[in-house]
Amino acid sequence: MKLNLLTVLLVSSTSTVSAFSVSRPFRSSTALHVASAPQKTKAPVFDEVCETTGVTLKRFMSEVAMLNPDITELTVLFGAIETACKAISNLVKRSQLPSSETLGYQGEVNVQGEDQKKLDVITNDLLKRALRFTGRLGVLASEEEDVPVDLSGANKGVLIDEGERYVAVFDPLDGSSNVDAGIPTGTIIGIYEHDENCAIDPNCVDEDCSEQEAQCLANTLQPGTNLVAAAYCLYSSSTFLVLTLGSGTYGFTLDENLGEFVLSHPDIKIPEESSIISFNEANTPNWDTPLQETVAKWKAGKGKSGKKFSSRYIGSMVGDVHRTLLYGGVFGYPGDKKNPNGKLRLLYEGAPMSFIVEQAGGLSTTGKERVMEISPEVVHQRVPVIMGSKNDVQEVIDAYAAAQ
Ligand code: FBP
Repeated sequence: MKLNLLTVLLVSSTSTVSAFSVSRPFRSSTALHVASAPQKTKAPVFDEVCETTGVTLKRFMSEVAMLNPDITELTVLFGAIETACKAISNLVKRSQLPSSETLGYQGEVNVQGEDQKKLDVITNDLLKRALRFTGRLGVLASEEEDVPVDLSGANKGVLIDEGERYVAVFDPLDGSSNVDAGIPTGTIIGIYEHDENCAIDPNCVDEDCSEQEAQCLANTLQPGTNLVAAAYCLYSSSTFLVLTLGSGTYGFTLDENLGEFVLSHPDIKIPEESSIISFNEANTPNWDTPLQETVAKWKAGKGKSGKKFSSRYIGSMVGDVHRTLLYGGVFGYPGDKKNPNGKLRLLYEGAPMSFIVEQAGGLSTTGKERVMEISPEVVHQRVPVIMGSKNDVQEVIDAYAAAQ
């Protein structure tokens, strides 16, 4: 077997090769076989970098496409994601200016009963269009859309054209409850392959249509293990875009002068152990006992590491996960007596962020199972999430197991 520098690097850096190179049939609540697990991508190595520009996201993606021709279309999607995130970054930054008139509520309620912010609606529309214009998407699901959306314009709920290869799921403005106060917010995106068998015959009638539409709906209801890519964009002191294509996690910072995202955090590795917890601790009394006891030990410095943990919580998942990736820690929105499935949505919050954290060497669990392996039953399904530094999250998993 001819090994070049790149292959050598890949095998050594990612100990989770097995997890992503095994082909796994996909199960969905409607027991429809859809897509198998994605193949492993080769990550680029940059042995020459221009001092002025650094490695831009565009260069990164074109090198990925050269090394992995079969995902060239995916890199096209990232062009649209990059543009949309830059536009949203500007919108969020300018939103505090009286002239912007983008703060406050839209006066509508989304399917989850949440009052939509004006920026929820604006950013949802912006991202939907940017992705649609690539012609690479068949169907998308968003926090701000009641049902998955067909992108070929005919308003029939779910309609797929043969040519469209991917499915996108996203939360256009995560943490939007904080946006009016200028607190960090973010965009979360997950990309799946879609099932070519899912082509609706435009001449279909009644049940036949609904059967075919159900087939296509299943395309969005895939477990995280089928993700081919995930990314978040954080709108904070800087604008960060962090992504994985299944071979490590990479962070880019927006250089406002260049107008380009520049590679600033290559191959992020989350510290395996930490001393930071990040939960809405107002819910602590309603948490499961294993989690309550583990967090209490951490606060007293009586956990496995013996470290006395401190607390950090922004209340925007993207902000809290970004800090956790770089500093280590355990972020979560666990289930509790009031909300057994917590608050975060599996499809466009839990799964994509778990993929990014796992590819950085962390873990993501409900306490009882790996978030990435859960098959969504419905688009806006919620899931308990506890993610972060491997040794600390493992301590929570062990506590739940011991309580079984
Ligand atoms: P949305 O803003 O996209 O609905 O996301 C939910 C969220 O804001 C997360 O970003 C955050 O982690 C959590 O809810 C905060 O919830 P709470 O205010 O209950 O602590």
